[in-house]
Amino acid sequence: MRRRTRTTRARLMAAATGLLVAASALAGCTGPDQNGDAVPGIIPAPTAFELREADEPFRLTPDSRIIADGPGAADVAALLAETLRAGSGYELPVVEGGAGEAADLVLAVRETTAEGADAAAAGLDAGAAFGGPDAEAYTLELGGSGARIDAAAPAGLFRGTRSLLQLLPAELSGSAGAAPADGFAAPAASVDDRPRFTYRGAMLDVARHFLPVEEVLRYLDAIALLKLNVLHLHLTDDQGWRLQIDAWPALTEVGGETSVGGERGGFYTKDDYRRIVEHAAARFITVVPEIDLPGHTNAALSAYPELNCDGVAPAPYQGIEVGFSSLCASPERAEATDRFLADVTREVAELTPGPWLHLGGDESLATTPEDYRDLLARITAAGASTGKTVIGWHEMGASRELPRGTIGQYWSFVEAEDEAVPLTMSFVEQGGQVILSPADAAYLDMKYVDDPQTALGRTLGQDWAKGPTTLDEAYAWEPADIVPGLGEADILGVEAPIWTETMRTIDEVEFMAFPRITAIAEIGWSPAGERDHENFFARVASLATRWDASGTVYYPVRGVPWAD
Ligand code: TNX
Repeated sequence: MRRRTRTTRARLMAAATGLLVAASALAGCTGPDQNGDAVPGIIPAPTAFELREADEPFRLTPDSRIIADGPGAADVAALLAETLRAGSGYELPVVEGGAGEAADLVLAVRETTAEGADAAAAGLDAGAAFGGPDAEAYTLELGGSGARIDAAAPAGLFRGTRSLLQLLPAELSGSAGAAPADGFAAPAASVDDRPRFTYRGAMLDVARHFLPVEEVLRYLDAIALLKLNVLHLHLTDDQGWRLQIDAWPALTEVGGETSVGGERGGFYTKDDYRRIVEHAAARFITVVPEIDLPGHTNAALSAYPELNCDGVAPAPYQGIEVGFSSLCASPERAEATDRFLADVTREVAELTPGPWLHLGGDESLATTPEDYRDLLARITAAGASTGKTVIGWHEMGASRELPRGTIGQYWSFVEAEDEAVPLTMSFVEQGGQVILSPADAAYLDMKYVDDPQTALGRTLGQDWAKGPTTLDEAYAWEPADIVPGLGEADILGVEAPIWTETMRTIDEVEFMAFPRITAIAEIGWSPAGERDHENFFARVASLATRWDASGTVYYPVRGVPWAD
């Protein structure tokens, strides 16, 4: 039998100089092996990954313990223990400090440098931005003498546990069956890893169709495995207002009743919302709330006549057209509108430990350009007065009065449309950065090419962004090549939105999101460089066994070497 040894060690030095070897060369695996075995691999591909198949594997056994060492390590250890206990049936006690034996997992936060200490402090500030790439970096060592993850902050430790889970057998991501006699083996390996971008998001539209808290928590668990670190919640739109606002109760009482097609409405109480924020924070995911203004506001307008120019509340809306609604720019409505903006942004900011507040700005086609800019100035000033950094869809760049540092979210195409370029650069010119969500690659609500039926016999998605989107297309784009003039330092990160006009449940959302969301996660985390699609597809295939175990729904797109 031919023995395979693979060592694709990339030097950290390369990361330091920015001269990175292509991420695909570092992922530590090639296509599925000759016997069709699942290939160990990690998504997103780590900065550096060495697999030592000739060496003894690490084995998780009934004697294994999880040793937590350093500030914040115990919470990360507890979360990992919960997952591994469910999958193995083992006891897996979490103990503080001490040396590890061969069957133990050591999780250590080590503050080696002043920057490390800063990063650790930021990482401990649960719900904040988790300190950026330094705080999310980690190393992972696996072998016959034990397993260990080291990081400068708990966020990095947690990211390391997601790599560990992807190297352990998939059964461990489900509920316990019969444990193998010699324990659960993970191959001997070394990982040295840090993210490329600070912001790696997934957006859920809970306005078009409402998703109950438990369904959002399930999505959080699934995106955490891919090291995504932002959940952007699109909380309001024409069809529904989904977050309790004490000063304006009819927003949810009236505006929360509806959804697309007249299907289930609903909204989050403040306690519901806090549960989402806490579940996210435990996974070092920042929740970015979006209140979409001044357009996409029919639900709010239907609840309060005084927000309408004509003083008449429109009927609730259950269709899927966009661009017909707006707050009123007229001075006659200024008192009500500005009180609404101040109350809503204040209450939402109070529920938000993270640094960002998304205030929409897209597709506002029901006002004149002057009125739109006037409303934008007032909306963004209200947002900034809460102390948060405002994010807006790229149209918001039409305002030259943005609070300094406002972030733009680009949603034109991989080949930028002409008008989107100056609007996007406007954020950079006003001291901000940009999040990239090119719609023909990163919008997870675009149809699959073969327009498959779900288990319930429905077809899902839209096709306005240059037709259906393949996994190849989702993986093929480079963030720094989209908007001329937008450099690496101007890019805060990337995001994969899913709009739910056609999706009613988390099963349907996941069916559209997985596997394409893995491509966006990898583009956000892994080093820049040429992308090896075959290698990526092989790793997607090995991740699917975990989705099977954990109950994540996905569509087995053509071209991926799925296991039988
Ligand atoms: C565009 S992209 C929208 C949403 C729709 C989506 C459907 C953007 C900022 N707005 O209102 O839901 O297309 O794909």
